[in-house]
Amino acid sequence: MRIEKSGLLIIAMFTLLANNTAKSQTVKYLTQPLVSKIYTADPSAHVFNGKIYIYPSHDIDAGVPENDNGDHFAMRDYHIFSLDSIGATPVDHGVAIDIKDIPWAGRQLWAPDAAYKNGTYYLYFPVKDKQDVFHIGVATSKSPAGPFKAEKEPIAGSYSIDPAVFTDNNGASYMYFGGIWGGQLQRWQNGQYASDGSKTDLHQDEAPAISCRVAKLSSDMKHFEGPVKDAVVVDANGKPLLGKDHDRRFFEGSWMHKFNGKYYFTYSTGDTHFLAYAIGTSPYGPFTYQGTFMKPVQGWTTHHSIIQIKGKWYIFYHDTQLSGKTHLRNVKVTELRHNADGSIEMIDPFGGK
Ligand code: FUB
Repeated sequence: MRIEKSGLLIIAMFTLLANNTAKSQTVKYLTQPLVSKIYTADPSAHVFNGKIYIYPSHDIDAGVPENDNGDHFAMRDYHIFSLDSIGATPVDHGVAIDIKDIPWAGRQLWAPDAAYKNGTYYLYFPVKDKQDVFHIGVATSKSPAGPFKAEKEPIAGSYSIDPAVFTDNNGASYMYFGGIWGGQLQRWQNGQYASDGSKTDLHQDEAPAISCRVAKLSSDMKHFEGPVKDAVVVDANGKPLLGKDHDRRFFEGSWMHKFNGKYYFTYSTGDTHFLAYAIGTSPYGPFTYQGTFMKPVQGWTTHHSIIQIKGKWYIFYHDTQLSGKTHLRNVKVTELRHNADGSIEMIDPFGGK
């Protein structure tokens, strides 16, 4: 009996090993992880002083069980990385800010972004406050690599997650923010938070989908100037996409880049795992849905940023190649191409373009 059992165990282990080896041999990734010493995700990339800086989440295994609210994404600090050029090895600049140094923070430091103005670098970060409600904070530094010092309070009027700051040619900066489900955006109506999620949680298949938010930043980059608006994504007939349209509607992880004078609003469709894009003529939108431009990556979440350097465009994104675990991700980069008609060429994270 004993011999039979251990024989079975050996066969099972051998089969598992063979399966894993076969899997790693058959999965063909488009690109390899940029960082492997720590887990990194949600890469917001920027070019500052001719160098590429990546502002990612720092994924850790905090031992928190996985759930629909994303409690297992229990990150506690940020590391910033710089690269002299695409293809170079990223330099880890160490801890840029720790959750314990953010006076109002409770838990879960999620996807950050950064900006520069008048000699100061700004780090924008979502974190739950002590009442477990996400808001967006700001921290400053004289160096793009930090360390950053946080303001005492979150940005007034900010909520939810995934800040992405875009600076237009005239110097005006706008923050796009928000994410549904665990990002709590569905709980915010008319600027008020409903702690009873059952009242607001996504019961709106036939209603317009919840929109990402956009707000102009004040000249000190620490406040919203003017109202928080909806960055509405509409279909070809100008009608807002509906809540039930999970293949196309906004979920989280927005970004803005300008190409040929048009505003390209890009975002994750979350539970359908696409990166989609919509184009507008104003930073506030509306943005007309165009299609998807990246197929699902390995892992549940998909989150990106887009930069231009030396005449080429690049997309930074993440997957779970190194760990195989949803909450332990690794950042990657590949070229992004605009076609002559303004559309974006499809990217397949498993090989082809
Ligand atoms: O990293 C935590 C969350 O996962 C981000 O805020 C989302 O965009 C998703 O990538």
